[in-house]
Amino acid sequence: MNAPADLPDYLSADSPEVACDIAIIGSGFAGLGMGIRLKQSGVDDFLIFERAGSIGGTWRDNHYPGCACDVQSHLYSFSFAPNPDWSRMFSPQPEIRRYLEHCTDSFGLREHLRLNHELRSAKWDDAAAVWRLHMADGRRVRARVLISGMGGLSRPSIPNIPGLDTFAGTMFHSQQWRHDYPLTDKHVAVIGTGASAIQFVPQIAPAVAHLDLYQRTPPWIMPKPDRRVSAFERAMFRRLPFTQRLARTGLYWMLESRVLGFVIHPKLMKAVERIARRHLRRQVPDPVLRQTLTPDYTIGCKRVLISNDYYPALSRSNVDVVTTGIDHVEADAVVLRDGTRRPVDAIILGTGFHATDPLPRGVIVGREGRDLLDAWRDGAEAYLGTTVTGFPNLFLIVGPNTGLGHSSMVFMIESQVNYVLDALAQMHRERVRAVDVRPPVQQQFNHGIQQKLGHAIWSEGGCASWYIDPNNGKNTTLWPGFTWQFRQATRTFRMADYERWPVRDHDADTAHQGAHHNVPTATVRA
Ligand code: N01
Repeated sequence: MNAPADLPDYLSADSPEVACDIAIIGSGFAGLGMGIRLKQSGVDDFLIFERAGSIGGTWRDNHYPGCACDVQSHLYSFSFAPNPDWSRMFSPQPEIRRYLEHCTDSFGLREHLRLNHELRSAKWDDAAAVWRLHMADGRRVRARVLISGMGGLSRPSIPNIPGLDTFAGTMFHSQQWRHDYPLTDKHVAVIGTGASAIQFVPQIAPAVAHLDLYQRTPPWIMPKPDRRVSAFERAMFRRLPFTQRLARTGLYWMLESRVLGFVIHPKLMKAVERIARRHLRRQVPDPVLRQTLTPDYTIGCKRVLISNDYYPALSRSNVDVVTTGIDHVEADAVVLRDGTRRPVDAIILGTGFHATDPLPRGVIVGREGRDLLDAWRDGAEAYLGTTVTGFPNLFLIVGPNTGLGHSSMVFMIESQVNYVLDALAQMHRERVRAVDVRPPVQQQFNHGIQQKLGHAIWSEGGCASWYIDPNNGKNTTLWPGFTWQFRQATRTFRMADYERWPVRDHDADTAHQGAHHNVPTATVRA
């Protein structure tokens, strides 16, 4: 077995290509979850490449004030690593980041981590049937299997507003928060009113001299059922772990019931809309502001947000919600379409991420030199959100149409991890070196997905959202159904869905075959 500890220390850029059986890119929930489950399955020959100097993915990158999960922590965590110590129902970012660090240590992942390794490109070498990876600093790696845990929401989207680059004050995206820049007594413009902005606006509004919040589309906002987890509950979760499993299961089914409205009977969303309207009425006494904040599309079409402090922050006397569009930005001001100049010291972009095109060109190149972006010219698609025709032995965790508007992504990640584990186990048993999903299998699967999505609220709710690819109008991001259906669909890897490369005699020399021990067909609980 080739454990990473046996690998040469290849930390110099001109060192020779290093081999590992499985290369995982990214160390967020997806990359770490994959690594932990591989290790638990007796597979040790893998490395996790992370471009940053520490682990955590989105929970490392996003650290703006108020950053927290909007899915309950008992569910937004690994099923195999419950944390009895969550301090709140919806834990703040530092706690989630600590949780991931703790998992990294307690499951022995450190030796597999290669920090400060930014993947520049991964190219499939057909002759050798391996992926050849080039890191940004010149280091090279070859791997039989490539698993992407790069996430769908990691590339900040910078709006195309004329003059933005001429702004002479301080400007940053919510994902690159400048904690070294004190906002106290400053005039600040915030652009965007999505999930991130509604968390940081209430945090900064009391400190700034004035805040202009540029709203293009008001979000629907529901009350946030947040509270502290009591010391008694935590002690109970620690001593009687089944109680936390019960809590998790209860939350799972509560969130799962939302699918009825999103996908099956969008009319059910009217009842949800009533709760959101009441929340708005209670929290915003001013009828003019209330009108400004009232969405004109069906709730659920865009991500439904939860907050108890966003609306009160907007009612403050030092906050203006600006709905006149931005014409351009000057060195010291935002200029509106009606010609009004609004001078500011700082601009904060809460403008989201490149969700439908998460990777730049040239990063993943498959058979016959085909770029993944070219394969996705008509919209990103994969089989079960995981494998893509023409990209053998590539597994995408959080791939196309695996996103959720209603529940925990960690559940989806664990489903995909199961699928990959089963694929690797079967490949090992059947002496298959590489697999490539058959084109009709992928086509048929995606045809079904798009048909279902056609009737869902995201397509018929009368809104524009990042769920939809702007180039072709396709929803390439969301899973259109119950998450247990996805769990079911990914439970078993069907070898018949794939073209196969058999193991050749000399393969044992070129990449590490046979590193699997006791690999089970893995299952995990909800
Ligand atoms: O980004 P968004 P986000 N001019 O895309 C506006 C996850 N997340 O960073 O609605 C003016 O939701 C845009 O306006 P409009 C979660 O999945 C999770 O807030 O397009 N405005 C919108 O208001 C979430 O969905 C947590 O009209 C412009 C905003 O910017 C995802 O991340 C917490 C504009 C972008 O909203 C992204 O959230 C936070 C322009 N040119 C985030 N361009 C959890 O708690 C864009 N906008 C798990």
